[in-house]
Amino acid sequence: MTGEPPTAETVSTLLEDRELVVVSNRQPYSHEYDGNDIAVQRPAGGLTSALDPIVQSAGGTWVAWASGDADDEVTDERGRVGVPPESPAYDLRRVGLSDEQVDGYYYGYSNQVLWPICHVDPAKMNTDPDFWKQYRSANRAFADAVVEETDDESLVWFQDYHLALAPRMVREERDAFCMQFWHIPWPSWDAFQTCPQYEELLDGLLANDLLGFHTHRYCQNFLDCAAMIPDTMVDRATRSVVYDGRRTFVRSFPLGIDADRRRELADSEDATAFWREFRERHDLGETLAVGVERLDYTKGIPERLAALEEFWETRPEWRERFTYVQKASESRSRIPEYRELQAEVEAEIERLNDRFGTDEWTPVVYLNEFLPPEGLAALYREADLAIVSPLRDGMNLVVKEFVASQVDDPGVLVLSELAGANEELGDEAVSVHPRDTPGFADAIERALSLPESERARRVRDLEREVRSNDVYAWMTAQFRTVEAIRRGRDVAARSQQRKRYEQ
Ligand code: GDG
Repeated sequence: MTGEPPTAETVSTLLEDRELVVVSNRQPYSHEYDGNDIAVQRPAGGLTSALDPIVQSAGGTWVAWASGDADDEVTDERGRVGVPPESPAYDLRRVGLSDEQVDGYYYGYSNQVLWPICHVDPAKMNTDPDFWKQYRSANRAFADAVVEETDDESLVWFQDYHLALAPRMVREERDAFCMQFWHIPWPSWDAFQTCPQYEELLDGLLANDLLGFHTHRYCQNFLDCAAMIPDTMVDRATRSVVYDGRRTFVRSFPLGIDADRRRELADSEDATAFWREFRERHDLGETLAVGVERLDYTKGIPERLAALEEFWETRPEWRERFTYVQKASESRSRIPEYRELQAEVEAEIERLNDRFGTDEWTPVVYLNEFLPPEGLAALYREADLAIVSPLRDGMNLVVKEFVASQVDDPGVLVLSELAGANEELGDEAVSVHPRDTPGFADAIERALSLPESERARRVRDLEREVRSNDVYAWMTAQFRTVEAIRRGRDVAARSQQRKRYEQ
């Protein structure tokens, strides 16, 4: 089942009528003051907007941090509000966190300990003890809300690295089926061990019945880490870990996008209008490359700019012909490394533009405003190349969005071998190592010289992959795995019973 949001029947068959409870840091809808009025902010993109139609079909509850300043005004005494507001299909259960908790749990432990470790950059780790304290207390707040919203028959689906401890806390109270999807890489044991709380984190995660990652490699890394702590039994044949009397299955489920929706956007009049205006406003060359990301040190933006400098330096024939558009949104700017990165990227772009730019041509166009989806689609559609060169990335959805937006002249994907997306799409991309500056510049040239027939063939193959592994296929694969695990348990329980009877 791919291509469109699942129907309520499909989801409820997959769930075997169990109540679904999704748990994530970000909420799908927030309420904000707009003067004296209260406005609803919709899912802005990413995972919350992808999961929203699924939870709408399934019904149930979504537990998330109450991040809006007017959130409390609309909830009942238990912190719940029906959403979408115009025709409620499920309950949003909001979890209130203090400023201190948000600082320590979100900006602290999640993004200054887990994020750098999982992206194998432990030098960026900040082990302020208060971060861990707040991470534990925020996970407790999420777990308490989940316990209130569930019974032993529920299916609890945790999202991401903000909630590594909550499954254990829920498990202490509930025998519900717990599963978690980890959206960022899982590192090797050597990297993971640099985290002082490695044992507590694994203890939390191993309270899940099913743990999902984007790639096989992350699953292997996780099993290797689990094997290193006391009292675990790692079963490589079934890719599972037995710990504390339960078995956790570890599986890869590469996340996809709503490919049809992206294609529609790329084909839209709005995209064309955006492009017309954009082209007039900027001094572009005839050939265009695009990069789209949050300003994050894992995305490899300075390394990419170095490769572009090498490219223009060693291939002067491409000057005044080839423009690179960097779409970079400000992110986590309360953390010093992120502010420093932003300053570095802006200074480097200015330097490159001073060095190579002319009155008619800007080598690097920098966009730091949030673009409407059709604006992004226009850039993807019109770009000859997408350059996606993270130093490490769980999956990278920009890759898939670019592929799904090739409704016109087929573009080429230049892709880092260190992105999770490389496992599925690497064969039809031009591969780069983000830190190999001369090799990276060569790859850009190679990508630009591919003949049209070859570009079209690659896009066709990439598109097939992206469409068949879209976000709905991702969800279905996980619910089918839940079903298989539960069937396996029923069979095992029945056979135990039979053995007891026969004795
Ligand atoms: C984490 C993992 C994993 C960006 N600028 C605009 C805009 N975006 C959208 C893109 C894309 C999303 O943001 C970024 O998603 P990524 O997957 O590339 O990266 P992370 O934010 O780091 O996400 C990552 C992901 O979780 C999912 O599991 O793939 O590896 O790090 O969808 O389109 N959207 C709009 N305007 C912008 O200016 N409309």
